[in-house]
Amino acid sequence: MTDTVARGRARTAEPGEGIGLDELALATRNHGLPLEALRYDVTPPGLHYVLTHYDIPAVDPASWRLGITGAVQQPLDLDLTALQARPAVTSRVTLECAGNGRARLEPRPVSQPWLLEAVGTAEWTGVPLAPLLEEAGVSAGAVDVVFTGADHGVERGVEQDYARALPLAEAMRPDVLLAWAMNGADLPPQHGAPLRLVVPGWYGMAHVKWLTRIEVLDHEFDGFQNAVAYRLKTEPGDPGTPVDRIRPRALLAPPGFPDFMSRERFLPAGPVQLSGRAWSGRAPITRVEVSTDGGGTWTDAELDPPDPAHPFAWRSWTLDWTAPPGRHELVVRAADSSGAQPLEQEWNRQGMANNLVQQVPVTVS
Ligand SMILES: Nc1nc2c(c(=O)[nH]1)N[C@H]1C(S)=C(S)[C@@H](COP(=O)(O)O)O[C@H]1N2
Ligand SMILES: [Mo]
Repeated sequence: MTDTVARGRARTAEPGEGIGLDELALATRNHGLPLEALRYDVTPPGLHYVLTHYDIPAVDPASWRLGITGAVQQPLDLDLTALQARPAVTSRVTLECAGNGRARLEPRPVSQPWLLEAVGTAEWTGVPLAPLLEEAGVSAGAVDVVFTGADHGVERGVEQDYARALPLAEAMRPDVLLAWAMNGADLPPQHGAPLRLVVPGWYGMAHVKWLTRIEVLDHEFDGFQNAVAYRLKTEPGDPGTPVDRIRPRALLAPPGFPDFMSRERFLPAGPVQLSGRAWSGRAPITRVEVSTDGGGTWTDAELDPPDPAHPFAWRSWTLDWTAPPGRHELVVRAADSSGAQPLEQEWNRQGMANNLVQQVPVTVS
């Protein structure tokens, strides 16, 4: 890894500056969940969002190996057959990119320009990480566990393999998985084949794809994706605070039908069931509210009870609405025990962990 001191800074768009070709290039590579796909409990293959910083690496599953090294008594070197011989578990997990909603921030942090669709729910099959770390014998002074992918690139001047660390206590959580399957099939290339990390509750950046190396450190990891990127900061020199767990969010599957270009929604007057999903990586969702007047008044939606089989998956909500003719602005907001989604943007330089409410204008005729 090259040094992280001579690093470039994240750029913020000038006032009125539109989305550039560089952002468009990222947006075509990294697609979102079409919001009508919120209807599926488990996102069908190909509709789950994708975010890849560099290129999808060529990894041959036959020669691929996973090393577990660093501050351990007994380093491990495993192939896929060895991992798949262990007792497997399947876990339904909602994943959201920490940059979701970035494109609507003002001023706009220039990066992958997500509107609100950087989310999906998949069933991940693999082995729990903790027993492997126990087998390797984590040293008493261990602090962080670094997960490195096979993908390589340069970011703000820093050449690197994509690598992210978790604090040891998070890496040892029983629900953290090394997954080789998604929705019952081998991982597709874009989702990290042959093996990826799954850290339920954390924003996407922690779920390292194309995993090749796990290294236990006796000090804090200072790599780019932890020390520079994925931090909440408002001033360029500010070290900021790390992005970790997913903040509460509700999304509405936009009702009616869209205009091809503007995506404006149209629907006939009368009864309509509004529906969507809500999730949080911090605490269970306690409430989903809907406003049909731009946030003036709020009505509680009916929220599905938590499903003990899927504690890390989004939950459904519905609200029956009798749509009167005219133009209306639908707004939804979720809350967990730590609070509700903000109605005003909470800006930060990288546009991270921004859970500003969704607004959906509809024309009823
Ligand atoms: N190796 C590697 N892992 C990675 C990334 C990456 O660029 N390289 N992107 C991360 C980010 S920012 C997100 S949001 C999730 C996206 O996972 P998905 O593409 O399977 O939805 O993968 C994470 N894991
Ligand atoms: Mo992300």
